[in-house]
Amino acid sequence: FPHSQSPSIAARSIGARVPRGDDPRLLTGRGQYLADIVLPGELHACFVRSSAAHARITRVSIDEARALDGVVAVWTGEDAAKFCEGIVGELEVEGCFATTMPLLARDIVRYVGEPVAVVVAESRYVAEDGCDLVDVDYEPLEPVLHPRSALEGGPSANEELPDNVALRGGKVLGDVEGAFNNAARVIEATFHSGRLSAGPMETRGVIASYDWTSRRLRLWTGSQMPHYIKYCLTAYLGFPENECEVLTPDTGGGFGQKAHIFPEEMLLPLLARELDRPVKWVEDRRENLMTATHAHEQFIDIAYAFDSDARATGVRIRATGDGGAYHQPPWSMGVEPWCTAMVTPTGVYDIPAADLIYEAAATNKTPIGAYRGVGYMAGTLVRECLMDDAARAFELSPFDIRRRSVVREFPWTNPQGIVYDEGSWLQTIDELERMVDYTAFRERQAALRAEGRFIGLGLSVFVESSGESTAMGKAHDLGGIYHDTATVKMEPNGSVTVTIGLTTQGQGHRTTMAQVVADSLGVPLEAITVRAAESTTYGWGSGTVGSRGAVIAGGAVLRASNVIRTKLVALAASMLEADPADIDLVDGAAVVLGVPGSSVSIIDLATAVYFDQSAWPADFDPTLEATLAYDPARPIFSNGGHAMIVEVAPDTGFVTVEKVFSVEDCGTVINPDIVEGQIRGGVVQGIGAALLERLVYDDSGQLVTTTLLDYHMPSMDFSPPFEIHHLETPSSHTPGGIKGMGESGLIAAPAAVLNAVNDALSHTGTVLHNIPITPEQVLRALRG
Ligand code: MCN
Ligand code: SMO
Repeated sequence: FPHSQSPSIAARSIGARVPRGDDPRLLTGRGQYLADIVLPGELHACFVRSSAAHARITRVSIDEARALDGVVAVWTGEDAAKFCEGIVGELEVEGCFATTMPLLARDIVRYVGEPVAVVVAESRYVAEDGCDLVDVDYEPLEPVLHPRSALEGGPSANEELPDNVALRGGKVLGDVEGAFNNAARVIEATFHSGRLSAGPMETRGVIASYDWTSRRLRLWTGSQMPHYIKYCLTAYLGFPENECEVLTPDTGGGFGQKAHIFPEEMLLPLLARELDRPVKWVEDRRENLMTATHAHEQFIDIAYAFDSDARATGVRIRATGDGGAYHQPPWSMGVEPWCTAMVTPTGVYDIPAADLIYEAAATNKTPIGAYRGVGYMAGTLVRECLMDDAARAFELSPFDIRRRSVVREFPWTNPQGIVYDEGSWLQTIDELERMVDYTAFRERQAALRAEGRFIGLGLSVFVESSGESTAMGKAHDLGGIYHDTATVKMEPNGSVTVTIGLTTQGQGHRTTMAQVVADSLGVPLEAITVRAAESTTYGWGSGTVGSRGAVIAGGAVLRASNVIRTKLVALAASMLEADPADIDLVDGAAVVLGVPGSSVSIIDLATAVYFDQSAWPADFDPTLEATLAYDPARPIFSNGGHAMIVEVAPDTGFVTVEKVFSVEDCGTVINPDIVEGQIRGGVVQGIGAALLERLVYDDSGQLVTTTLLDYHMPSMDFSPPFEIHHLETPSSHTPGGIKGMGESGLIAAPAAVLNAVNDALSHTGTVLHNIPITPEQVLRALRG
């Protein structure tokens, strides 16, 4: 869309700390989550899952399960394959090879937890008992468990990828040889970023209901991409798109995990149709940890060349993703190492030369998918940790080393050709230095060290792609069209219903989108209801992913609401005998600027549109409903940084985060409370990634972390005090200058934690490069 079609807004409600409208309902138990929905006559599905990492299935006995009282059906891979061969996944870039994930495994299982059979019964209890009666015989095959050795040869994890290469490629940009040959210093390391679960509070679930009379399918799912799911129902299963409805109830977190298509989501509609009863599946925590996509695991080699002024002049990176057994569409196992290698190595630094290698290896583990900060988290970790390593080598402060290389002039084009239009990259570093009071910190650190206490300061600055759009895809060399629509409708009494293409998992979109409309139409927030893709029958959305909500939904909402605004202004001008150019909509009324007392309320205007033809100007079209799309013409990048102070306990090796300092620049802030909540939540997830969370496989490919006792997620007791500072560098290309920020906390926090721990351990000579940082690693460092 041309830039001129992105209208600007006079901010009144925008920028205000409006309380989140959903919270009272959700906090008092009035939410309706997937498991709360009960359809008459519903059946319950439960999955038999592979107990082997890699094995040939020699026999599946289902007779006993079928005979159990209350069991209605048992399906195996053969039954599912009659309807669908599987879900095809790949990343549309050079060097990617596709896989097909069966809905239920046939012949071979490729990871522990892979669905092998489904039991459908009158109750969940009976379905689970039925699963226990399904007997599967496995003939073991060698499991492939390490991505880098997998790429060097040996058995294949998935025979569709005989050499285990799911993705491989790279680029050399600029004079990398020269940069490294002439370097005063080369700083390099190998990092491991551990395997994580996004771990949404509400696990996955699906309800499918097929009505044979109208031949309509209804599917409830907490998906971040309901329109994509609907598309898949047609593409994979052949349900006519206009006879499918995907509904999203309240959803307790997604964080990228719910932005995929899962085999379970494709099986339930088939079961519901064939059995002529609604079928429900709600995942338990063990299934979620075992079989919902895993995330972020990579092995990364990275090196920076520095000149004698400590300026970075070149970068080499090889990012290897531990991909799991299949590509999980639409993001695939490729997108994580792709983004790390192809997008993040330069960050906020003016580095002219880059040698970038990306690869994803198939392994016999749960497929890797998206989790907040895809590729950016690991990329920021390795870049920012090497910056701190370089600071120690050059004996500069972490702030000074970064200032040597930071980009100071915009627009800036990195070696990959990505253009950054604006940003407060240098100011972020300066602001963080001021916030932590660096000199005072070093004094306190020295004083405490003399007492045998070890505190450390870690810094991490980032630039974040936001507002995932067609232009952003292109900038990242990825295909895809990403636009959303929004509908704004005003009722005769002046109340407004806004329908957006985004679903909401806890981000507070119903509040922020209402703020945008309130400023456009001059109506109070109480008069606005926002429906967030509750049904795919309305509008179009490309998904609540890639921190695109504020920019894309905000843009679509504003464009649609400005159509209504223009109508109201025209009508007010006619009623008040004024020039439309002199009319403003504010505080519930249309007012004539410069003429005190000349006004008409929005309610009266809306009533007149519906009921009073005599008030209309000539050729007036009395439609108070508009649907428009938005897709920004340029990629939008926000930026920021975190500084953290940690203390390591010399007797236990435990790390405590004492304080977090955050700087965020997402352009115009719609709601500072919501943005700060996003920062806090994301940073705490990042602390979890850095200190607590790791999915662990044993040597036979068994996942040993299948409860929240083994997989330690941070809770409120791990949430440190925060000091948050907002910088506002508006985008000149988005409505109101808004940029997205929903992933920033997790993108940059792990690097800050690792850097802070390394700073606390600086006297030991040990530098850690793996996350999570375990107490054992810290103790080993302290004990030399
Ligand atoms: N916002 C704002 N002003 C801005 C930018 C954003 O007020 N300048 C507000 C937005 O209006 C929105 C929130 O902050 O209410 C996040 O906006 P945005 O950055 O546009 O991100 P999205 O709306 O696209 O949300 C997706 C993003 C992603 S990709 C992940 S992953 C993630 C995240 O949001 N998952 C979450 N935050 C989450 N928060 C919760 N509670 N649950 C999840 O699953
Ligand atoms: S991982 Mo967020 O859903 O882009």
